[in-house]
Amino acid sequence: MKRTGSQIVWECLMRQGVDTIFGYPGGAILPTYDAMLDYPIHHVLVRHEQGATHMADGYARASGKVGVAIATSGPGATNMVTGIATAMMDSSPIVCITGQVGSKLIGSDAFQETDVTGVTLPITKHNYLVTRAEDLARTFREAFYIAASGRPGPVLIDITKDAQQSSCEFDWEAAAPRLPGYRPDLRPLPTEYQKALDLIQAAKRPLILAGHGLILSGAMKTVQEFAEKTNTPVALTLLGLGAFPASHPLNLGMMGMHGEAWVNNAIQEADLLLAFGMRFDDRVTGNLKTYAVNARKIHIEIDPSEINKNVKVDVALVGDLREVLEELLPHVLAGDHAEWLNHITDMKGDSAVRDIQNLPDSGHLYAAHVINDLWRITEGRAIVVTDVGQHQMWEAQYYKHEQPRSLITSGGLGTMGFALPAAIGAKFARPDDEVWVVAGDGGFQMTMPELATIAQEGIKVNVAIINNGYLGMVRQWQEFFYERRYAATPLLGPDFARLAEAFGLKGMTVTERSQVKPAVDEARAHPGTVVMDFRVEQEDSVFPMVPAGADLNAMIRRPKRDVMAETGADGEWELAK
Ligand SMILES: Cc1cc2nc3c(=O)[nH]c(=O)nc-3n(C[C@H](O)[C@H](O)[C@H](O)COP(=O)(O)OP(=O)(O)OC[C@H]3O[C@@H](n4cnc5c(N)ncnc54)[C@H](O)[C@@H]3O)c2cc1C
Ligand SMILES: Cc1ncc(C[n+]2csc(CCOP(=O)(O)OP(=O)(O)O)c2C)c(N)n1
Ligand SMILES: [Mg+2]
Repeated sequence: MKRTGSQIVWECLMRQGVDTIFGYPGGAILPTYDAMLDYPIHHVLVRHEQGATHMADGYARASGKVGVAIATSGPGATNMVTGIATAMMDSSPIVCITGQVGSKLIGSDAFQETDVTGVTLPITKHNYLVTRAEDLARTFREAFYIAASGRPGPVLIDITKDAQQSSCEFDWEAAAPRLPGYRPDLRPLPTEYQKALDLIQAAKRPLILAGHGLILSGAMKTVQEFAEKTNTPVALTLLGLGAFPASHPLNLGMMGMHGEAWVNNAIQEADLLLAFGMRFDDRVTGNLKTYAVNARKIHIEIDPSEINKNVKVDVALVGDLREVLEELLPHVLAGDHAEWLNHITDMKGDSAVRDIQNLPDSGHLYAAHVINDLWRITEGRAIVVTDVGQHQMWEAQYYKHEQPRSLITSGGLGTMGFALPAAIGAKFARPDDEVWVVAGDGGFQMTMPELATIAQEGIKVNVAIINNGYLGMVRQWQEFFYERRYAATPLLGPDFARLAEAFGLKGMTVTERSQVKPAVDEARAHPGTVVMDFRVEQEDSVFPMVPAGADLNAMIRRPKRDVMAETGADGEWELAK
């Protein structure tokens, strides 16, 4: 059947199972927008194209499906760059469609012409410039396949205006992807399995490092079986949270810069690290020279370029985590590491005493309180989408995730402004789930115009702004490493509750701990979106903290006597080995 290029775009999206698309129109993509009216795909009009990409990303992370964003050429396309880079760093499958000037105008500095395939080359898994309608069907099929297979990632399709307008025969079947050079289905060598089994059998102090790859490969159950059979404790990366139930007795908690002290200490003492679908980010390892020097290392990882990139490993099993573990599991002998597990429990030592949750109630509102209360009230069942900064780390520490895809956060790029739009995407992916944004007062101000998108779509997303009046995480670094010289971190914000009202949404302000529960209850019961402004302690810090580049066990700890607000003391922090 004959179709215009624009129609082919929608025919392909329909066949890929796309139900929602996030975008913003303009001249070079107008033919495709015009054709859209004839197809039953829901288009969400965003307020900034960065928002569209984060929404597509949030949709993908919440559902496991490919998220789709669309924009015009030039500024529309360049506004997408941050969202594409965010998805690339965290291996999130999205497809971004951009209009491009007519093929005959390319290279002439035509109106709103930007070489967006050039711009996004290093931040996409793959990208395309399509200049003929005939190439569209094949391109779309390839793009979705590449985005979702192997190590997922963003793919961009730039379509010239004439390719959208001209007509050709549309044959979906004939356009099946043929990509002989693309190998997402690598399998480990049989000899590597045996080496891995030998190391597992010999280990006295093994530790699983569970990452985002568990969720991407759907290996949650298999990893749990592995951990239980071998009695191996599990530490999680930020992006792995939820992949292994927080309440499971073998779950130790988060590793890394703001991980639990006993987790980092256990990593340094382990004799075997089983790295499952994680990439040894510098936030996870600290100083590479002193990282887990006592441990042999097994890395199960789908992307061969991650092997020996940061940490040299003894055995590499390159392939899909679930498939590899299913192969390995029957050959693994049941284990009992009681001594090691008891030792880790002992290492928890005085951590509880240092936990702000266990300090006497000073009447002040701490972010940790807000997030911990939120966890209790929602019974840990909400999808929480965080922004970037201190609140992000407190969320990781105090909201206990039991389910995969229940924490959506920008880890690798650390993109402020991510939370609100990503939460909108998550809500479209899982409309029946309760979605909470946990954002800082800084990051929220970066993408808050998307409140208008929420209002226009009539969706319910609960927003908790952890308002400390600072670019808090940067302020913390200034406190610790720049002699408290607070350059450009004190931050003025609007009255967020009144701002919400200006968008036709409900706004609330919370200043005391006793108000948290009733306010959250009220927000949950409200049918529409509620923006909650939690005015928290301004100069609290996230503990523990491994200073950038320091040894993983050289953590700055929250002082035991730290009742900062109560005593007015400085809360001198201490370096604990
Ligand atoms: C302010 C801030 C502080 C942070 N502090 C911490 C911290 O304290 N601790 C921490 O952990 N992180 C922290 N992070 C996040 C950190 O930067 C990284 O994003 C995170 O550690 C990456 O986790 P990951 O390796 O599990 O996930 P990713 O970066 O998503 O990597 C996933 C890996 O799994 C592989 N993979 C994908 N699919 C499969 C499959 N099917 N089978 C096998 N392998 C697969 C991928 O190839 C990739 O190598 C922080 C971020 C910010 C912004
Ligand atoms: C787009 C972007 N710009 C700058 C940064 C650097 N940065 C990291 S955390 C942070 C402060 C965040 O402040 P806020 O949103 O108020 O959260 P808080 O740390 O106070 O919880 C900044 C500026 C970033 N991560 N992203
Ligand atoms: Mg702040």
